Amino acid sequence: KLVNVAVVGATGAVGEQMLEILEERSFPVNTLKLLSSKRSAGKTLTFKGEEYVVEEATEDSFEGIDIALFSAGGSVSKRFADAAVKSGAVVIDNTSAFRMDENVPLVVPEVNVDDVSKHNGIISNPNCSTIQMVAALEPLREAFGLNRVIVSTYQAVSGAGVEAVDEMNEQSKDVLEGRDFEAKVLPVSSDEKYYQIAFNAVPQIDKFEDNGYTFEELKMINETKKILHDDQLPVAATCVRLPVATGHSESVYIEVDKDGVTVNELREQLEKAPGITVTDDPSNQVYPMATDAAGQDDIFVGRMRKDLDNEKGFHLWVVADNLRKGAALNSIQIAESLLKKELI
Ligand code: 11C
Repeated sequence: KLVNVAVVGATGAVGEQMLEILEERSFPVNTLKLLSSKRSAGKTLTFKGEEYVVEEATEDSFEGIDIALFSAGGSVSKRFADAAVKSGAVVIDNTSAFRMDENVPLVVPEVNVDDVSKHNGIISNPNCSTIQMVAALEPLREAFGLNRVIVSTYQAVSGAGVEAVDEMNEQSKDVLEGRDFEAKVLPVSSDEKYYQIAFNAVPQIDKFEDNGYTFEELKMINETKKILHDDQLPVAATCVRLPVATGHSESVYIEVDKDGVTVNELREQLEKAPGITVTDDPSNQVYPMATDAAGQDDIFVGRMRKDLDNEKGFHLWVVADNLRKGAALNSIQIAESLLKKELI
């Protein structure tokens, strides 16, 4: 079946990846419509060697569209998702707008693909740092049970968009060449203060909530419980931005339920898990790094070791391309699963 696809936010960091991945995976596109805010409308983008003019998204943009891939920020999704659904499209939304809505499935295909069947027009794509973690956790949860998750992230700047990457690059030159500069984008463009990202580590991603956690941390906590269908699972997160362009890294501590689990058993589970590559050979200094994960589809897991004090505790280092598996690829895999299940 050929599908009429709309990409909302086509000119953004994730939108660009969506076009690349639709092409790479030979997604059965019949017609393609590229939509954006008024500001970016009129730009041209290339898909399969053809040029497309980006149009301003309006409520009438979705006539005849089967799948609408949204990645233009929560406010755009809230404004246009209903119109797209009313026009008959299934919305795959890569923003936090509807993720915790109980009528909206939140899907990582390797983990909970069957949830797509429960959609009422909208399916949410989880936050990038959540996706790579739950995909690594699910095979372990299935085999050994999971009693606790504590994660600290080392997140790439591209998660905050193209402007944030530009800011990091310019600032790095300014710092090295001794020029004055003013931070204007990071850590959060809509917050009040801005800090240097070049040569720094900033423990704020998204705004703070009243409980002292950032929204990014709460996304990791709440989305993980929803995707794994386990409201009682204790999850704690600390999210940090590093001056890395692409590739989120995560130090994940887990406690399993089963007694006597070995690191080798953990490795075996992950080696056979879909979408995971185990890169773990400390004796040869082999471990996952953002520079190797960038541009790749898989989630890389290494530094696997048992906690020295807790017999059921294990540490993992999980790395993935935040724009691909963390966003565009996962959205397109959701679309593929809709086709496979004949839900389109
Ligand atoms: C970041 N994780 O790295 C964010 C980007 O909720 O989809 C993705 C935000 C989201 O800044």
